[in-house]
Amino acid sequence: MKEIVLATGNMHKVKEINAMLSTIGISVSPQNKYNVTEAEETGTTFVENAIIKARNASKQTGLPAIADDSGIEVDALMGEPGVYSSRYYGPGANDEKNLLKLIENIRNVPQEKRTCRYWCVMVYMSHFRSPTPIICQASWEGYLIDKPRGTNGFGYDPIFLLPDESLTAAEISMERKNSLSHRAKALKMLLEHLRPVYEK
Ligand code: ITT
Repeated sequence: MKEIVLATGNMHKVKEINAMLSTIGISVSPQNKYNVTEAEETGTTFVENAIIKARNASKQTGLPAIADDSGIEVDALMGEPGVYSSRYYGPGANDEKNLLKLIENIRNVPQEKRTCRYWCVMVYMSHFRSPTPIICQASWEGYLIDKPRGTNGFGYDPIFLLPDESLTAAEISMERKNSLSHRAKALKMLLEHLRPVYEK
């Protein structure tokens, strides 16, 4: 089987993506296995950043690459944090600081106006000069709460309330998240494109 490099330094993504891919027999290696130097995410859209990351990993390894660029879009904040989700706090940002900043910023927003969604863009590049990356984009709708709940998942999951149930994305199992999430949906679409190539 042809090897694919996963262009992310986020071990939570590696875990989620590998759990999903292993069900159909594709295995990907995280870019740190090849000591890939991370690319600077200079884009203002998820698509641009995903391509930047996939191109960078493919260039440094000579392998086909899959990249995920994702984030949370909050309607009451005009779409913020968006592509800056992992850097929302500013210098020294981490999941916990980002989450606390978002809670502060939505505290005075009434519950019915706290709509949000996760976005994920998955990109596959067969080689770093490819002019035809495969691009798949999906979202997952939710509501924000201001008291974190649950210990599963990562990032904003403890305040991301699932529609139709009173559980956060951090209170459901990884298996369940991997059947519902933005990442799961985008990856599923990508796999439909890759299946003919990798099942040969
Ligand atoms: P790479 O660029 O190395 O892939 P990253 O964490 O910096 O890792 P992104 O730039 O794509 O990745 O930012 C994703 C951020 O969006 C992530 O750090 C979380 O804050 C948020 N996010 C994305 N998907 C999420 C999920 O499933 N659950 C919780 N938060 C998520």
